Amino acid sequence: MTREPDRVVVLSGGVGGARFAAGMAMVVPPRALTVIVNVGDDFEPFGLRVCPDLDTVCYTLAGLENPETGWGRRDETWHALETIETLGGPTWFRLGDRDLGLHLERTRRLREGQSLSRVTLDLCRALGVDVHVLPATDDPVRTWVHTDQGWLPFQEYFVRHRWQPRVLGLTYRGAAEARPAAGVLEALREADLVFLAPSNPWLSLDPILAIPGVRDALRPQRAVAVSPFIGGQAVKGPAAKIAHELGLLASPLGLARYYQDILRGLVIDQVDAALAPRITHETGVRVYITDTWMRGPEGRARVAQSAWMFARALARA
Ligand code: FO1
Repeated sequence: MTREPDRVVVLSGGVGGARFAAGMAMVVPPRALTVIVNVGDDFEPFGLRVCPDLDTVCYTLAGLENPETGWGRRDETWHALETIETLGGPTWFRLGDRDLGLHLERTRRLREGQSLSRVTLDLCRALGVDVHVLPATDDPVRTWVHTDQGWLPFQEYFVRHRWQPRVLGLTYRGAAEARPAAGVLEALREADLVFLAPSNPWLSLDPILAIPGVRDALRPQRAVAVSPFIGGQAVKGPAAKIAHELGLLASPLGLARYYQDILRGLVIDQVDAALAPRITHETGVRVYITDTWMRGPEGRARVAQSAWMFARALARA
């Protein structure tokens, strides 16, 4: 009797999270994979609902993503943005023509009263994605960054100011009142394996975990995380910079401490191998050491496969 393939759930945000999710989609059957995605980066330029982390996951799973940036579409054109520039409008957040088509259609469906999770599922299916892509919540949750230049909404901090302002604090506005999207808690409770993707913990994972019920559903499961830090640096983006600014450790040891209550395992890079005994001794979190650089599709599949094998071994232990 063939056992139902492992039901796998990945919590994801940002480009690294999308690449890991795409790697996992090469390891398990798409129908066995659910990706729960951060919505704290969402915002409404030109009155359109833009959901960067949902779109980055969907485009990457569909093979449509811009391979250089990781966000937006490959083979993109920029005529709409050129017009906006000529007219003197804001162009600091670069919206390509094909990407705009998705924002227009998503906004139309949301205005018709459809939920973000329903719209996301339909748009992903339309782009040929069979993996179950779910926003963490259908309610409004927005990451705001307290910086030495005042409070900034996420995209102003991340894109307009290129994440250079010094971070003094973070808040996920609306998270306390938000409800997990339909299917999120069920997916977490019924999962055989749960992974925290190598996303920015403070900007991508915490806004998901801040939604009431999510962390409680994760605790009995205990996830396996892939460290976004290698040798004290983030692979991409401000995760290490923010860690230093908030007095946290930008290392696998720091991550294991930070997520100790929801982790059973942590995949770390061989550069950080010396930390492994201390991580397990101090936090009880088991460690798997490998090359965690995801270079291209085969790199993503290799890291995902390693994490999957490690998580299955821990689940059997
Ligand atoms: N990131 C940038 O650094 N510059 C941009 O102009 C930009 C545009 C953009 C458009 C659509 C989209 O889905 C994502 C976009 N991103 C851009 C990435 C975005 O800031 C994400 O929130 C980050 O990837 C972090 O998750």
